Amino acid sequence: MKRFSVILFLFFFVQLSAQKANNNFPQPTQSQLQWHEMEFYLFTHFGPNTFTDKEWGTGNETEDAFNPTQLDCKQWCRVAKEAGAKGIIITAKHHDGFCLWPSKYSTHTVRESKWKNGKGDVLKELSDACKEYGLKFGVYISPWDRNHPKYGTAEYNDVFINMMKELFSNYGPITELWWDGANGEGPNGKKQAYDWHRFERTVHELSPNTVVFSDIGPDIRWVGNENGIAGKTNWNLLDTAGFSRGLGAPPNDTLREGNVNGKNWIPAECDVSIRPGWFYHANEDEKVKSAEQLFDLYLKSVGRGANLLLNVPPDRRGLINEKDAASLIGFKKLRDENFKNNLLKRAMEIDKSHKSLDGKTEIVRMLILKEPIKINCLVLKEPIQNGQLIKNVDIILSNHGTEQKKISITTIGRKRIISFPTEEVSEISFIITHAKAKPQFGEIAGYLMDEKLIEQERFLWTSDRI
Ligand code: FUL
Repeated sequence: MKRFSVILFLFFFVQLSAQKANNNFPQPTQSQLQWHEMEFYLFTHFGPNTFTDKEWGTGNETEDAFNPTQLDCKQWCRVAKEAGAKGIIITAKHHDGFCLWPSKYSTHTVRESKWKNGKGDVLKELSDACKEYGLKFGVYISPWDRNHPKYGTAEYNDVFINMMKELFSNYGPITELWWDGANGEGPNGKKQAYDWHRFERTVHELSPNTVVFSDIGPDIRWVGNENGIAGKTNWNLLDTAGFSRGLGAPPNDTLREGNVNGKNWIPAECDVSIRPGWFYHANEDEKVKSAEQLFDLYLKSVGRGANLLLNVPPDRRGLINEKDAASLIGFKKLRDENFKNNLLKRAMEIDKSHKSLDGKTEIVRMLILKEPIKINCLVLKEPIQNGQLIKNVDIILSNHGTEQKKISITTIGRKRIISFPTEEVSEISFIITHAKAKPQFGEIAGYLMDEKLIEQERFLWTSDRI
């Protein structure tokens, strides 16, 4: 018996190792996997621009400009929680160089302002509030600094490193660090040669679990636009050799779709603002995106395997404005209502995988329902801890054996939400037609969403059957 167990163990061990050896494709780190699970979180652009009505401050603004009358980071957290956001990333320092914490390495900070008589610290308030509310805390720090006198000299690299040390030592844990690619001249009219390698090394040493965002990672990439939209084809992979941050970044459509054979796991994050601008402007109060518009962005970001970083800029009081809060809560309600009832939960699943004519195994999963149902949305997942392998999937919707619709999609990734005009179906087949290695389907769900929310996407309708 004992001998038998050993043989059995060895058999499974060999099988497992064989499976691992079959797949040498890039895979996410634990921190990246945890980041993927966050799906949706808030961005808060806050600083002198909030008070001067600018988007890009010059760096010459007086520190006294920054003076929120009722700053309450717990209110930000309450709104984030109610909206189902998993964290908040704050602009600790935007291009104007003003630090929302009393940095020892600058004289352009909250300490020099009259807010709280120079004793205030927005980062402390927000990092404490995030801990209290169980939200992840992230920090945006602009390398470009239009105020710092050292900008444009080698010493500025030390300043930037020292500032990051302050952030990690006093406000951690920091889940995500955001390096903006925008870059121009400093107060002396000089440009900066950034020591990116040192910056990356420093973050890694100080906080190995922090994921670092920039145009090209190292951990998370920009999606190539500020509209909140990922590619329908979206690889979590990117080739970075020969590219740099800012103007030297890969073309925007490469950032949007990733590289099919990319060497590094660098998934896309979709940053977009709930208002036209990144900072609060009272004259944009009527231009806050509606709950429905946010839902549409969710389908085009999270629904394409990316994460959604939604900017909700606090107003001059230092509060998330009522209009933004109302849209956010409406957005949560739409997600809850439309993804409440998984119509495929009780479907019978049949594995119909078979060898195709060219000898390859075609992975086919068929779901059979007891009664025909009306459906207009499918949610597919791929177990990305093994890498992203699926290249193409055909979905056949049928009713009592008669094909109603064929939908061909490309990548799945962590999550793919596919919406289409409502159909009545009793069977759905999912066929992986192209993959890099032996792929797997994760969980499959189906919903009948409110018709008004469905973008009438154009799919590739073809008549050929399997
Ligand atoms: C851009 C910046 O220039 C904008 O002001 C904003 O911070 C956006 C998120 O990134 O590069």
